[in-house]
Amino acid sequence: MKILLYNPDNGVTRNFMPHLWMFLLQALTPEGHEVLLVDGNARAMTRAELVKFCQDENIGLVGIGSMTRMIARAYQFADALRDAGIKVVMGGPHVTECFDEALGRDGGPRHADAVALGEADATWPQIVIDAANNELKEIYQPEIDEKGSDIKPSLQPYPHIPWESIDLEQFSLIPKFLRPLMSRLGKGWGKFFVVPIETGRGCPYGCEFCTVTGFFGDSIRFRTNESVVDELLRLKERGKRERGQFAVFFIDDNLAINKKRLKSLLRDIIAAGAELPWVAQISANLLADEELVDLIAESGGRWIFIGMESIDPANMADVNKSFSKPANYRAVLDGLARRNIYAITSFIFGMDNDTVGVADRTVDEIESWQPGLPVFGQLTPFPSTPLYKRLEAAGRLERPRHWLDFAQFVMAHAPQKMSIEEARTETIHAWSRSYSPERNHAALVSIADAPIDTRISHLFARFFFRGIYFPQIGSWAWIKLLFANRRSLLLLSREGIRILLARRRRPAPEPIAPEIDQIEYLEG
Ligand code: B12
Ligand code: SF4
Repeated sequence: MKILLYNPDNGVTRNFMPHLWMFLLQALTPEGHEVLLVDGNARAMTRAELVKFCQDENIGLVGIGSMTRMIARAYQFADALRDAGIKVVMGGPHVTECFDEALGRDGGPRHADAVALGEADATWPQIVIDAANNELKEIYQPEIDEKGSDIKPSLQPYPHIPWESIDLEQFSLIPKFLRPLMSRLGKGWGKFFVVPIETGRGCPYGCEFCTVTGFFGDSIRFRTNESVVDELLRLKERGKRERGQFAVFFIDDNLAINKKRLKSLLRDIIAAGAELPWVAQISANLLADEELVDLIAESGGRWIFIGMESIDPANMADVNKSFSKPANYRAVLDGLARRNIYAITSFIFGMDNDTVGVADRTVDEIESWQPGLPVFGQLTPFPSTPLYKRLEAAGRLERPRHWLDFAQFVMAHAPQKMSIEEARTETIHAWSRSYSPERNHAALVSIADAPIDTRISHLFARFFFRGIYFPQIGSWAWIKLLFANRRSLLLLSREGIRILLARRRRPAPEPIAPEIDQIEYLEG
C-alpha cells in the first residue's frame, strides 16, 4: 500500500522546519509499504490538488497530523480526501483530546475514518496493517497499564530515521533566488535545513495552559546518548557531502529537565565531534548553571527558546509557572550572551493581570536585555488543559470551540482587565515593534563586539522569526524585507569587507576564523 503523511499548512509561514512525527511514523511503517511525505507549509497544495496527487500516486491511506491551531484546515483536507473515497487517519494532540469531533460523534460532520490517540509509535504499525487489509478500526489507543494510564514508548531503542538520505528539498530555508549567491558563502549555504530531533519526551511541570504534561505524561523518557549522537553524526556527514548547512532543533519540551543527563549527552556530542549548530527549549530556572551553559556553547548551542510568558510574577503564579522568575531573566540572558548564545524569548499576552500597555511595558523590558528573538502569543485554552477546564467552569469561554473558526490573535475568552480586541492590538504591536527595521538595526549594533557570523545569524534569524506571524511568502516579500533592512545589511557587508581586506594584508595564512569563513562570498 502507498501511504501519504500530510501536515496541513499553518496559513502563515511556508517552510520553517519539518515536523518530526512524519519522519518518525515513516520509519515505523512495516515493510512492504511506501510512505510519501507532504508538508503543506513547504509544498502548498489546494484540497483539489491534494486529492489529485493521491489519486495519481494511488494512495491507499492518508495520515494527517495537526495541532489545534491548524485543525479546521486539517478537517477540510480530510473531508476532501474522504469525499474522493480515500481513507484518512488522524493523529496528534488535538484529535487525541477531541476524538469525538474528528469521528463525528459529537453531532458534527465526520472527518476521519480512524484516529490515533496519544503517542502513536506503537499503534502506527497496526493501523497500517489494518488499513491494508481493509479492516481499519475507528480508534487506536496505546495499551494501558494496571493504573489505567497509556503505556508510553520508552524511546530505547529509538527508530532509525535515515536523515543521511531523506529528501529534504521542500524544507530548504534559503529562498530559491538567493541560492546561487549563498552557495558561494563559506562552506556552502545554498541549502540550509533545520532538522527536528528529540532526545526525550515528557515534562512534569504542568503549566496551566500547556498540553504537554497531559499528553506526554509527567514521567520523562530519554533516548540513549549514543542514538542521539549517531543521528547528529549522520547529519553532519551529509552537510559536508552536500555543501549545505544543517542545524538541529532539539524539540524536547525542556531539554535540561534532567541536568545531569543533559550534561552527559553534551559531553558525548563533543567527544564524538558531533557538534552542529543547535536550538532547544530550556526553562530559565535551569540556565543559571555555568557548567551547563559552557557545555551548551561547546556542543554547538546557538539559540535557546525560553518560555518567559510574562514579566509580571502575578501572571506567572496564575498559570502555575512560578518556578520561572521574571527577575532572573536578565542574568540568564547575560550568561548566555557571554558565550555568544542568544534566546528566543516567548511571551503570552492576555493573562488575567495584563492591562492595556502590556506590549510596550514588555518590549521596553526586552529591549533593555541582551537582544534576542521575542515571540508573542496569547493565552489560549487548548482542549483538556487545566486552563480550558478552569475557564469553562467559570463560564468564561466565549468561543468554546475556537479552533473551528480560528482567527489569528483573537482570544477565545476575555482577560479580566482587557478586552479581546485590546489583547489583539497589544499582540500585533509587540510583533511590529520588535521586528521593525529600526529594531533589527539596534539589536545588531548592541552586539557589535560579537563575531560577525553570530551577527549575520542574528539578523537572518530575525528575518525568519518575523515570518512566523507576518506572512512572508515568496521572493517579492523577501526582496521588500531585505530592502527595508538595507541599513543592517550594509553595516554587516562593510564590516565583512574590512575583515577580508585585513585578512589579505596578513603576511602568513592563519587558520580561518569562523567569522571570516562565513563571508567569503563577498570576495566575488
Ligand atoms: C517543535 C514544536 C513546534 C515548532 C514547529 C513544529 C515543527 N515543525 O516541529 C514551533 C516552535 C514552530 C512550534 C510552534 C507552535 N506551537 Co508547537 N510544539 C512543538 C513541540 C515542542 C514538539 C513537536 C514534536 O515534534 N513532538 C514530538 C512528536 C514525536 O510528537 P507529536 O508531534 O505529538 O507526534 C506523536 C503523536 O502526536 C502522534 N501523531 C502526531 N501526528 C500524527 C498523525 C498521524 C496520522 C498519526 C497516526 C499519529 C500522529 O504520533 C507521534 C508519535 O508518537 C510540541 C510539544 C511536544 N512535545 O510535542 C509543541 C506543541 C505541538 N506546540 C504547540 C503550540 C500551541 C504551538 C503554537 C501554536 C504556539 C503559539 N502559541 O504560538 C505555535 C504554532 C506556530 C505556527 N505558526 O504553526 C502545542 C500544541 C497544543 C495543541 N493542542 O495544539 C504543543 C503540544 C506544546 C504545548 N505547549 O502544548 N511548535
Ligand atoms: S515547562 Fe514547558 S512543556 Fe513543561 S508544562 Fe510548562 S510550558 Fe509545558
